[in-house]
Amino acid sequence: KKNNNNQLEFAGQKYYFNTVFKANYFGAMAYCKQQGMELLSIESQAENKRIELFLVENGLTYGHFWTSATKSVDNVHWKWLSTGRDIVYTNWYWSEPNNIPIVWEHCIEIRIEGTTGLTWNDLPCSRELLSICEA
Ligand code: GN1
Ligand code: CA
Repeated sequence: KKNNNNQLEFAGQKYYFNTVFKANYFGAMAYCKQQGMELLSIESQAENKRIELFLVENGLTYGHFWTSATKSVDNVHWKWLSTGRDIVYTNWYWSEPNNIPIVWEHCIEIRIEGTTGLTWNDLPCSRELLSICEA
C-alpha cells in the first residue's frame, strides 16, 4: 500500500519520513524539532521491521536516514539522544560499528542493505542524509 504523505503511525507513535532535505546530524535534529518532533529512535526489532516495511512499500530502499543515536560522553556507549536512553536493541550491518579512524564515526544511519533488511552503520555526524522524525 502506498503512503504518499510520508507519514506512518505504529504502536502509538507517529513517524515522518523526510525524503527531500538532506542535512548533517545536527541539521536533521533541528529539522525534526521544527515540526515538534524528534529524530528517530529504534528501540525494538518490531519497530525496526515496521520502518523497514514502510521504506520498502514506498520505494525508498535507496535512502540513507539519520537516527537520533550518538555516542555518550565516554565515546564508547551509544545513546538515543532524543530520549536520553541507552541503546539496547541494535541491528548493526555486518562489521559495524567500525568507527573508522581519523574521521571517527559518532552517529548512526539506517539504510536497506540488500537482503539483510534495515541495518545500522556508524558514520561521521557531518555527513548529509535524509531523516526520519518521531513523536
Ligand atoms: C563507508 O566510504 P568508506 O568505505 O570509507 C561508511 C562507513 C562504513 C563503511 C563500510 C561516510 O566508509 O561508515 O563503515 O563504508 N562511511 C560513510 O564499508 O558512509
Ligand atoms: Ca561505520
